[in-house]
Amino acid sequence: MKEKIRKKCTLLTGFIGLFITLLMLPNAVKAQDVAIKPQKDVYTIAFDSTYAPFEFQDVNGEYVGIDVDLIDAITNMYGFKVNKIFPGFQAAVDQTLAGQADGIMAGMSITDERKKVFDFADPYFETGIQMAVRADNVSIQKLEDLKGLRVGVKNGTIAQQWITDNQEKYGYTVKTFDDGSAMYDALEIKDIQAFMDASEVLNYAIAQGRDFKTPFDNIPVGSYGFAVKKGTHPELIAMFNSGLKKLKASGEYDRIVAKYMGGKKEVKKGVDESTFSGLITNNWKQLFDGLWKTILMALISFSLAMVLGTLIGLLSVAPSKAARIFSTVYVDIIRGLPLMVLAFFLFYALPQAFPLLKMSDLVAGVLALTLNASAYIAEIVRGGISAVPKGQMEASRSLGLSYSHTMQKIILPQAIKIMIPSFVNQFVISLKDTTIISVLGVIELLQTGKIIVARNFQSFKVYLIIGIMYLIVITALTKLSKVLEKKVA
Ligand code: ASN
Repeated sequence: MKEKIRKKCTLLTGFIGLFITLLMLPNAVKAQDVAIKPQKDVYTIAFDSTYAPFEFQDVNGEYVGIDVDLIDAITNMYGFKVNKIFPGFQAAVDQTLAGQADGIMAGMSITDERKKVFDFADPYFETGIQMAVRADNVSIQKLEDLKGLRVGVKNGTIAQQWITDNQEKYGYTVKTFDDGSAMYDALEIKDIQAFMDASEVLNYAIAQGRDFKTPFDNIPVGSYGFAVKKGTHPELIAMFNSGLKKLKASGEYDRIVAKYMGGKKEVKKGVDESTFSGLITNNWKQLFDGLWKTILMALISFSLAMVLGTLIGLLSVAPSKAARIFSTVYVDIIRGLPLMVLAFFLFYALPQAFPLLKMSDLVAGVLALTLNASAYIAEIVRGGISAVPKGQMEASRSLGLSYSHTMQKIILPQAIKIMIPSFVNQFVISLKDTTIISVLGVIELLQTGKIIVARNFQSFKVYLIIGIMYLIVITALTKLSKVLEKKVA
């Protein structure tokens, strides 16, 4: 009897032990460090675009800053290869959540709301937000003075949250910007009367020569953190936490911060970016890189659109009713969508619903431009064919020639001549439309200009140079196609 009871007791203890072990198992696994080993060849890390001193282009056109140096130092420490992209804050958030980027290092504050969709590493920088006004402003001294005025804020940021939450209380209106440099420019030209941004970023800009001041104390908002999309890449978080500890212990962290927070004005010997010649000497390489990307996007998308558009255009005059309906629906849908919406849809929306359809900003941009131009080209083709008198098709068919033969030999040669000027026109439009793709963060010519302005505040001169560059290229291409047109005629 006793023996039996003892056996039962042992069994029971065994079960309880097993139960407790099972309960603790998940914690045991969690507590164990995730191995800091790359799980893929190259990790894409997304940054803000113009957020000095955390990330910005220096006078040599290279991206530097506290965030950039920290990521470089930490990833080098553990042999992780990274591809750094700088699309801007909200775009960096979107791209990380859509899986286009593996991690985000964008001076991003750790908040409860963000913790729902991101896994954050340990905090790396304590920060606050602060209001800026022009240095010559004397009327804004307290928050109540903002009544009826227009206040700027950057999309998706914690400052935006604060500005929106307090809008009713202080009675201002809000203007939202995609990037910091546009917002800073807007204050300079008095499009807005104040804006809210991170204190360090604002004070850095003031130290660099922005004529702004801060009428109110800063509002602490916690710390910045590196993050990944919730549930992905624990190895990146483990790497960051461990690397950050080492950088702090060795004093390297303090060196990196001090390097950028000194508030010294960045100057490159012998080059004065406030003059045209200084601007060009210092930035010609970036400007030509941007121009090259613009031309490349326009050429590729226009060539593809010519093929696709001609096909759709031919369908629109085909004998088959189904083909004609298909063509009309295609043209109506694509023409009915603004190019920017199409680009956002391809780049951000599609991969969220279908992860396999993830593409780079450049591919999404080219695809959006192609689809957009193809609808207009289809219309040009349809118009050109319809302009050839109907009698010609009828006469040729009655002579016994087939539809495709008549099309090829009689109708199209005449129609193409009619279409050429419109094609040239469409190419110029496509080239100009590439500027819209800058919203995806593609560093084409316009985006290149924005980045340069973010560094040296020379909006007038930089945008004038860029305008002239577009003008030269477009005029040259138009002249070239005029020659072509004459030859064909
Ligand atoms: N500091 C901003 C935020 O956490 C992000 C940014 O502007 N880069 O909302």
